Amino acid sequence: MTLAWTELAALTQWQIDRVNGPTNPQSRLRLFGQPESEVRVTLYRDHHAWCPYCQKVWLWLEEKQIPYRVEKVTMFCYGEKEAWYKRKVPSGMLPALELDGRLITESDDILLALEETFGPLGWGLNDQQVIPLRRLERSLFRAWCSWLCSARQDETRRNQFLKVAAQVEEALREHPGPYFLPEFSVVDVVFTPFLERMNASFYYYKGYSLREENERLGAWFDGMETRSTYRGTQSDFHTHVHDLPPQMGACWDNDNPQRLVYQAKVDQGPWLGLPDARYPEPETSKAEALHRVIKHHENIIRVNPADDALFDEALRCALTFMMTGELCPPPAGSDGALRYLRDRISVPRDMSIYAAKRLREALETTAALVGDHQGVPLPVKHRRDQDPVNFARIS
Ligand SMILES: N[C@@H](CCC(=O)N[C@@H](CS)C(=O)NCC(=O)O)C(=O)O
Repeated sequence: MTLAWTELAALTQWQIDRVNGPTNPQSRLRLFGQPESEVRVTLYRDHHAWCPYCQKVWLWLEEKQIPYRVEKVTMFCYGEKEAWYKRKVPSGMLPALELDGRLITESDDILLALEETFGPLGWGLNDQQVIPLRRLERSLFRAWCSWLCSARQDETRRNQFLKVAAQVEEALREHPGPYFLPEFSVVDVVFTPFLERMNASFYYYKGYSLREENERLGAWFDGMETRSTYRGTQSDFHTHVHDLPPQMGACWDNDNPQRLVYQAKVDQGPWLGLPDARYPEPETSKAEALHRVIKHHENIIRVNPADDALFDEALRCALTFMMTGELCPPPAGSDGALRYLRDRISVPRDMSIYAAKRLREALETTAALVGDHQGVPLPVKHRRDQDPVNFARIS
């Protein structure tokens, strides 16, 4: 029996304290138990919680528990950049940060200014131990771009990347713990955004599992996932691999047969075993997914290309299955519409990683009951299908 929206709402009590609770992408004010009068910082970051340079600053603020406000801005490939932001930062680039009313751009300059005011996160960015590791991060970044964004010389570019990855393994071996220095520090923050994107994109486009094929990097990811700060900013493979092409120009598939196996898992599931998350699933994952869909269901239904009434029922079928475990056949012809949403869940913007896995699974299982139509393909040159304007009540 397909549950009504009110019946579904009764099945979730999920809620978090966005201001003082765990790290979350929906928050516009973070206080960490301090009074609002203590706020000296405003972080300007992207609506999608996708920008890697924003993630670096975001994670730093969360780790240091510095009270801050968040203003969200649209990235070019998702829609129109807000005029108020262009007046503030004419290039439109993110992140930007205001500290006591002073505007700072460039993520490293932002971190340096924050360190000066609030003290370093473990070690300073310009510490003698940190500088070579920051250089290593940039080498890894360049080797990543070179392999991911080229259709030629796959073997050579792969070997170049593996050479730098071996240096990262060696650097991690310097200390017994999972992190780059004896304690968690700014170095881990600096490495986080692109290691996460490398893990996702090589898995999908090259059939190479960075996290599983490198012992110390695997332990580093596991260490990061013990931190609620990181979990709050963490994305999943599906979101990353489909957000990267418009940002990078192009991401090229190679001929590795393993690539096809991994691609099928990322696109069609099962999502639960993917090495984008290895920490145990929180008990609240389904309740969180349900809460987030209910909150935005009107917009979700409106932007879906299918007929509203048809998709409304199909979506409730998927949610009913997710919460009760009972298969609930959706209306004929709704399979493509369910997969349209399956492909557009954005992590962590919409919900956290396990909630998204559960929702993707419920949408796919329900769609498969009536057919194998795929949704409208995801665009690769832009992501206007995710324009925040269409999700006015986006938080
Ligand atoms: N070097 C800059 C790079 C920042 C950057 O590349 N930001 C991208 C997003 S990842 C951006 O704002 N692009 C404009 C847009 O997409 O709207 C920094 O470290 O802050």
